[in-house]
Amino acid sequence: MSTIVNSWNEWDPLKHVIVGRADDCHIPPEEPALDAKVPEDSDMRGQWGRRPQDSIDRANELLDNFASMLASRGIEVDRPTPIDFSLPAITPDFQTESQFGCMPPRDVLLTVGSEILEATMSYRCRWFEYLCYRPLMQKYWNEDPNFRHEAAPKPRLTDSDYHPDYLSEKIGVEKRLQWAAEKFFVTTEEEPLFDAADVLRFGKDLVVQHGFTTNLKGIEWIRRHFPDHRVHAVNFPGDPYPIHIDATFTPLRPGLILNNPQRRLPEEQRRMFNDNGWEIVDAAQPAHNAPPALCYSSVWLSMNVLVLDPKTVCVEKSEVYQAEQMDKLGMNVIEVELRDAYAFGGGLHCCTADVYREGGLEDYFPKLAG
Ligand code: DAV
Repeated sequence: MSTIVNSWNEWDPLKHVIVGRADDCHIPPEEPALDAKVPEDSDMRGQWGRRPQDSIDRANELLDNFASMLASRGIEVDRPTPIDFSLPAITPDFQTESQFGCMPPRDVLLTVGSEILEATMSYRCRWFEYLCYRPLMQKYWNEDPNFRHEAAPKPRLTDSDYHPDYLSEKIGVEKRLQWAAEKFFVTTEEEPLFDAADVLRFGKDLVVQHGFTTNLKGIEWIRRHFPDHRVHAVNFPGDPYPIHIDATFTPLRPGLILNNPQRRLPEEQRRMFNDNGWEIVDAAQPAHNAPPALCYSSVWLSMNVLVLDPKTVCVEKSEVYQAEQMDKLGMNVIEVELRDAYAFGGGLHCCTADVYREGGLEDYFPKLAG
């Protein structure tokens, strides 16, 4: 079957998707933006190198099962081609001793309509990660005459991209929360930076989180790049480690969004949703009180779900409270076991990237001007 790239939002019926792989995944060496995200009490501080093979095999087993389940529902599934992540990443501007992996395509690839945009990324160890997806991008390019393959300007990622205040080992959660409220993040405004997982697609509107991995220039770059869209910067002051919007703000269908109750959208930023009849509800509590070992992400991967259509959602199998809430909200829940793969880059939303969802470009916020 020949590919068509088309996806305008997070909920229309999914027909073609990329699912990541855990192969050769590394815990990268220290670098400024990554250190700012690793929680101060994390077991990952101070260690780096290839992850143990048995954990890679287990994560791949779960990712393969997820891919098979999607395929059994008639969804076409593609997989990336891992590069050698043990190689250092070296450019004229920086050097770091190893790379990361390709479990979370959502972080790298932003699909908007017939376009797939490779994000700048903001960690040095992830600078070359787009290479894992190039075989697929070439295939889509060959098969779909309307596919627009785009890449945002590669950033230089010199030390001037990172605030030195964040390099301290002991900042403390209180200080981090104060900085997050003041929108003082680890990345500076030296050049545009964004990860694709900071962007949510709502048809004509793109909602982008300003935080550690996406700066204001990155958001401005996205605005100029998509001149027919309205681009909205949001931030979530309750998150001491704000990277990626998809464990914080989760649209399920037109008119309904889950919001992390520890990271509520500020009042003035709610207006566009309220004025256009959207409901923002607190997400259920996670089932776990700590993330798995050697995991960057928080327990809120509970709400990192993959919507298959406006009535059907994939929820991680152990996240019983989240599943129960979905059921009450009228969603059919598909349980998917993925927790043992979380450490490789995230949950069910992170480990996927859209290629095709049915439906076209719509305006879900008609009361907004422009
Ligand atoms: O809550 O740690 C994880 C998002 C991963 N894409 C968090 C954010």
